[in-house]
Amino acid sequence: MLSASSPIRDWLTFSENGTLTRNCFSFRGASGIDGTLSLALGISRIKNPLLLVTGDLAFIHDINGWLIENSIDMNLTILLINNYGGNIFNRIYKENLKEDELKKLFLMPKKINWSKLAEGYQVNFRSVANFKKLREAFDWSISIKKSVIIKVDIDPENEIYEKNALLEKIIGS
Ligand SMILES: Cc1ncc(C[n+]2csc(CCOP(=O)(O)OP(=O)(O)O)c2C)c(N)n1
Repeated sequence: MLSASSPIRDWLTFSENGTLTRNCFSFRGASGIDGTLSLALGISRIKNPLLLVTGDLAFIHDINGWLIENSIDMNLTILLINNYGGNIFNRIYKENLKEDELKKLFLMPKKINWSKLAEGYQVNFRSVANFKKLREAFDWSISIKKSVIIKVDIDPENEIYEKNALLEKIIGS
């Protein structure tokens, strides 16, 4: 499942053939970032293992979804892409707004202690820093058959640069 905002946009932009061959759930369109975790937990009741790819704001917005009955015993893997707020707006409005306006209106950077938060909801948690560790974390998550949060920290500036570079490569090829 792909949350609204960058995860679904990036999937449609960069996944090439995967777009048509992978079984994906999302709710891009009329809906917003609300209800992301609850929807993923609901889907994982009938289809698991399930991977939710979500941004940090979309995830925190519905963090009390964990309070749904039995949710911590579900088999849901969450890839939490932490770019410290709604970095999508940096990509969209950087040219039109001043930095403090952008921060105040859209980015909403938060200092969240994710491991403590996960502990509070009794959910397994790992933070990973490279692809090897990410693969290991996925394997671990699948093996324990429980809900797991796997966090990847992304440098917001680098994210924009890397994605634009990748896009140019695709358009140019
Ligand atoms: C309920 C709701 N409130 C606000 C918005 C506006 N909005 C669209 S994307 C977004 C930021 C999402 O941030 P994040 O989940 O961290 O994803 P990223 O910035 O990495 O794309 C917000 C607040 C929305 N879509 N839905």
